[in-house]
Amino acid sequence: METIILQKEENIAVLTISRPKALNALNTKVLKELDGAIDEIENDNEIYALVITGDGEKAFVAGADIAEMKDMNPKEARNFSILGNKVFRRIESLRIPTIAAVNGYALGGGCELAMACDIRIASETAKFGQPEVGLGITPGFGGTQRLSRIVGKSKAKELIFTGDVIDANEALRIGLVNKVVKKEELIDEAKKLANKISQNAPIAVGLAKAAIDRGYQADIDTAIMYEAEVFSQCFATEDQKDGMTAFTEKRKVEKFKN
Ligand code: CO8
Repeated sequence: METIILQKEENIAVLTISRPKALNALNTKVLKELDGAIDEIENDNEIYALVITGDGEKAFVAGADIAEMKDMNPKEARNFSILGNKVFRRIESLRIPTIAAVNGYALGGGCELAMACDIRIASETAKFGQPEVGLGITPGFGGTQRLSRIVGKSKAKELIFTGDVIDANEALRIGLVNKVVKKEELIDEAKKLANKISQNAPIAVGLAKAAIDRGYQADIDTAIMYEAEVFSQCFATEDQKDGMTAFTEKRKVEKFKN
């Protein structure tokens, strides 16, 4: 892979989008390599949590590649949008929790990539926005859908209609990011959170993620039944036996299985 760096550290992985000369803009090559990296992550049972970040000081991802999109016809644009959406949906649906460590510009497709992750941590220097309408297009990698689900319909409309770029503290205020940290502490903070999550029972964490995500799309009665289903599935795992036995024996589980 030329544009993606995938590093494993014990039970977490860090995936870095690396096209620094174009501020990590997403072209077809990056999206296809990202797709391949997801295959690798999905097939590795030792990865309990994933951090996604951008290479360099300036950008997380400055959007989809404008140079590549400039001369596209509607059919090519549709295919490009479908490719991006497929890859982002795969990230969103990963069994393991994902944390975007937003180290700079997260514009257009970059903001959309961050929103496909479960949790977003931003450096003080991060900037967020969906500036597409200024380029004569709409968001195309899920922005119209995920932004409204995260910050509410009204704020999403304001951001998408104006194309305003907001800083990390404003992103925190509106609930677009979970936490803002110093630039030099970003990756360590994201890894610390990933490591903390990976100390918990991975099957339970994955099922909780699925319950939250699936339930969010459903009516409350369906959602509660889905929760009852995943809750009961936990009782068929070794982790449940280990976790509850350890509690009654007044000790901690050394390492949950997967
Ligand atoms: N695409 C391609 N190249 C880019 C992009 C991008 N999105 N962003 C930056 N670059 C390149 C620049 O062209 C420049 O290249 P070069 O050095 O060869 O001229 C290099 O990165 C550095 O950028 P700048 O010189 O512009 O750096 P500045 O510090 O002056 O500005 C900005 C930084 C503010 C981030 C600026 O680069 C910028 O505004 N970038 C574009 C941001 C943007 O509009 N993003 C949204 C793109 S549209 C989108 O993401 C839609 C997603 C859905 C697609 C659906 C498919 C149909």
